[in-house]
Amino acid sequence: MKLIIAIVNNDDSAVVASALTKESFTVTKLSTTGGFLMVGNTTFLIGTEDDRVTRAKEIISKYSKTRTHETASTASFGRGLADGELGTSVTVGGAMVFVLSVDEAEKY
Ligand code: 2BA
Repeated sequence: MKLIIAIVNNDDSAVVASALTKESFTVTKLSTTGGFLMVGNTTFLIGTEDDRVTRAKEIISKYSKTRTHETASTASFGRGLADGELGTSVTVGGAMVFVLSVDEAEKY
């Protein structure tokens, strides 16, 4: 058995969750925050059999889009951006996926 940990943009999370559950994956959705941008994202925990990992990754990648996030430069923190001053542009996602081997999974 594997545990898939998938970090997804909040804007894609509803469609990813719905596509996974439609194909009978069991999913836990956590509200998380990226440590770099400090904006909300969604982390999915998906426990599944080894032979279904590829399908789960296909679904996650299909519905997770790459986005550009405009953020203020750290030099502007506390004072805002002055007219004509540019922030920083960061490319985020589609999704960051980790696949872990599970020694035991029991439901009581
Ligand atoms: P954040 O940490 O907020 O990162 C957002 C985006 O900022 C990242 O997009 C990446 O393009 C950039 N970035 C992150 N850390 C950076 C750094 N130290 N220096 C320069 N640029 C940096 P993604 O790579 O697509 O990551 C999206 C979100 O997925 C991350 O949000 C984080 O929550 C999670 N994530 C990505 N890689 C991870 C990892 N290796 N371990 C844990 N979480 C990860």
